[in-house]
Amino acid sequence: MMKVPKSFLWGGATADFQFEGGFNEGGRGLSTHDFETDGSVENPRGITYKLPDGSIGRARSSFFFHDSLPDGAIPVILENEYYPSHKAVDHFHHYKEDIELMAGMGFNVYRFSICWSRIFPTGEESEPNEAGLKFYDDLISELEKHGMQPLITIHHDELPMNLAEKYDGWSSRKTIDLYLNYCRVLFERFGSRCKYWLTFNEINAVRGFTSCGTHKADNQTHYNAVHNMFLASAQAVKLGHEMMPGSMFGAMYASSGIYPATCKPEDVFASMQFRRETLFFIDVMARGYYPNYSRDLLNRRGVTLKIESGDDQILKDGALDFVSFSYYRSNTVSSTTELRTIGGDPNPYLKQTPWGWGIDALGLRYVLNEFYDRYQKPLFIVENGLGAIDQVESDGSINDDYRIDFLRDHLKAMVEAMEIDGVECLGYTMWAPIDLVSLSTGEMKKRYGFIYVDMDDKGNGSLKRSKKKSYDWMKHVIETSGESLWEK
Ligand code: BGP
Repeated sequence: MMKVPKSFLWGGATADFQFEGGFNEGGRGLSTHDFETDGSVENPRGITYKLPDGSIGRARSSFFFHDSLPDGAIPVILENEYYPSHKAVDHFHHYKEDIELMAGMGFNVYRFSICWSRIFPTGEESEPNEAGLKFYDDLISELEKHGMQPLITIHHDELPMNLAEKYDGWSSRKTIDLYLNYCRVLFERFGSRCKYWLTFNEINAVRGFTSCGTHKADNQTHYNAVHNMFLASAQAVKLGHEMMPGSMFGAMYASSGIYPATCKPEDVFASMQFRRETLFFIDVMARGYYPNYSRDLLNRRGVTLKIESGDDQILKDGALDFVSFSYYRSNTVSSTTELRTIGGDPNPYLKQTPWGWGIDALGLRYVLNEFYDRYQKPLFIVENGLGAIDQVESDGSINDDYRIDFLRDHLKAMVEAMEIDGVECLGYTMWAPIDLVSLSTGEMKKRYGFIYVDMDDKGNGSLKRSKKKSYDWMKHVIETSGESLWEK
């Protein structure tokens, strides 16, 4: 039976706008996600806005659709809409209970994101908001009390609304300076208590208003914004290393596995190209330079990057220490698949989740090997899990055997990659240990947790937390360092 070393980091991952809530408490400023409605697969969530003539509209803003806002549109919060980030599942008021529940499974790490507008409400104050810093201080103290260490995401797909409105978000180099100012405050305040940092979340999946603060979502705007994020990340890494010797920096990559749809050479070539569309982002950040194929990639998209002298050196000086990624599914690519930065076509050999994500545990072992071969840097699986509809039985129990099956297969694949293939993997933070709002659809019924939260898609419910069957199962996996995964 195989197992992971005792030093392995086991934990869970969340994002503030999906979990925290308290959007108008503790001096927090508005964030781009606060303008994003709920939604569903059929009716994508969107940003609500007002036009100069007073008319109201909505631009799609889900994981897969990123509409540009029309000229003159000003995002607004409307009375008759539901905005999930405002309350989320109210971790803001439940963090002690939530951390105790996580610790009960034996977690030794917890990945969470800091809400930029909780620290700098408009992104440009000269002094940070002390109440915001105190919230995360208290949260980290609670983790330490339970023997857990933080893994902090500095920028999880959102930024202060003011920076989107005033500077068009990551379109502007001004946002880099403000991000670095925000980083400096975090490093000063939490640097002695946090070793692992992620500069950006799912860098290949961000686009448009919510995640980049750009009003337009076209390729030119997008890749320029991403170039600025690369520069910001690299400078944050350098600053972090200077301020916190021994700190380790990653950035998060949304990594669905990609297979050629057939062995037809055109399909195999297309799948390599598709892979490059997505790996492009982490190639730059992990290696510290634009890869050879980027010229063709950007040309095909009609993009001319606004590169300034000195940018190359900045990228080089701030390469990541480790590569972290999310893994939920795999897809196929043929010569007719549209080249995108995420996604692909369904794989007929795989079962799918109710949200159409192909379940592929071996794919996790595949990507672990692929990334380790490519970067030769330690890896960290910072998101993996199953979004499913859970049934609460009349006695209150939740028998989520499907989640146990999913996690068992994926964790076995991870241990095999480490023990058989020799991949270095620092840890695994499951998404999301406590039910929270879905990023792509804004639904609550797409649940990932070991812990159930009583709340529906429109925010109704007691918010009571209760353990699912998978809770004790995961506890046993962690206490046996993964050996129990092979128990019959
Ligand atoms: C990743 C995000 C998370 C999370 C997860 C699951 O893209 O980093 O924020 O939400 O995907 O996706 P979803 O919530 O859409 O099921």
